[in-house]
Amino acid sequence: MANVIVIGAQWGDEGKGKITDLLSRSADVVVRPQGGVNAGHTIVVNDQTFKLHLIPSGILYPDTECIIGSGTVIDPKVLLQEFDQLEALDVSLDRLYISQTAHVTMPFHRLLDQASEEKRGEHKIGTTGRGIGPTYADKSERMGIRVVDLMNPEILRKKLLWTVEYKNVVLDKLYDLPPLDPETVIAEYTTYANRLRSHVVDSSLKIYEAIHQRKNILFEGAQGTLLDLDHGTYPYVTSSNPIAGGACVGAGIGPTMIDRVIGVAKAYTTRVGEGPFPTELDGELNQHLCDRGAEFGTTTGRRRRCGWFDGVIGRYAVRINGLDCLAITKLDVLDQLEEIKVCVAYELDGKTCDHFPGNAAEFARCQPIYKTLPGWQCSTEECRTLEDLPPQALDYLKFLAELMEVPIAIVSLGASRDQTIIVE
Ligand code: 2SA
Ligand code: MG
Repeated sequence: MANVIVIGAQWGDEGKGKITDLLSRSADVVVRPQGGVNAGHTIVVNDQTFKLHLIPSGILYPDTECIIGSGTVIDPKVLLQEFDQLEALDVSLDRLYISQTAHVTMPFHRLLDQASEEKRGEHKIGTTGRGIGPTYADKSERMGIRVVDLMNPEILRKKLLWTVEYKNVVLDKLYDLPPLDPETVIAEYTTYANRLRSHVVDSSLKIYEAIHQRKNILFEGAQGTLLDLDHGTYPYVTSSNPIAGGACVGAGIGPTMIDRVIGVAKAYTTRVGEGPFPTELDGELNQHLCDRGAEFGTTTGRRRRCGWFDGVIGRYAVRINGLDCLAITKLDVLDQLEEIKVCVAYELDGKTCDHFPGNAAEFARCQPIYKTLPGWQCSTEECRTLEDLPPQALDYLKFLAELMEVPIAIVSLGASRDQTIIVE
């Protein structure tokens, strides 16, 4: 297994949770390099369903160490709710480590995220409203509060006194919102600090040591390639770097330490929030994919926009992440369709365009050029090898692999662990 990065190859929600769960089985350490409580996956344990946003699902394996890395932003309130859920299931948190240099989401970050979205009106991003953008903005502004600050009562007080005062001006003048009381925030966050303290580590060092002990490390990306702050569909992106390169930055290790990069893509495409989406469907087909794929966000419950597989985006994800292979998820969602379309290129201002245009205005004008493939119209949910698949489904997968010029290593046909084909 060695050191593997798993990233989303589309706009998030590709089913990374299931793939990382499968790979976590052979991992000694799982690292979450970026993002915050905007991510989310649903876990089912002993028939109980619960949601994790920050803690890698690897925590459910008895010996796996989990590290919330330096590039993440941590909302301690939500993190501690996850502690409660896991402790109620008797899951030990002794193997959970939190980076001392990760940034902390404060109550004003959440307020500012939501207020700014409202104020932007038609220019809104469609964020999850979890304070992610403002937390990363403060990090870049060099006025953020890091986990290590949270752990030191004196520093926490000093930093919060002036930042709350500063943010109160913004809340009042820009958004007409009531001020926050710094003492209340200090008291609340001091309580959180006390519960988190024993988990705080130098995460970059811990990961480096694990690499030298030849442990298998899984780097679990959140969101997806097209939501990358630098390389996604800016401004309709998140505020971190979900691409493979971001995993090295967020974990604090060098790129030579990575052995393999796996991209996860749905057999079709979804997107939540605003922003262009060339293969988006409307009407019955959209409804069909949304219903069969249960396309609602884990964090906010928002309905996801659905469309055909976009091969231009797929090739872009292969390039920008240096993908070694792909995991294709939710193939079973297409089971009933008579025919299936795949976008092979775009038409842009009367010309064929094979590459994802980094220019946002151009991307918004791209029209998909489709290749239509026959559907299989039977259930694939019980298939466990490629040979079990109906020939049209196999052809569909071959077509995707040829289009993107990478092999498909894993095919997922349902939520449960055994509904998976591992391609030898
Ligand atoms: P933010 O909150 O600042 O990161 O939002 C910016 C954009 O990034 C998108 N985004 C996501 N897209 C898909 N899934 C995400 N996670 C949740 C999930 C989504 C949910 O796992 O299901 O529950 O709504 C995620 N997180 C951020 C977001 O839609 C904006 O387009
Ligand atoms: Mg998700």
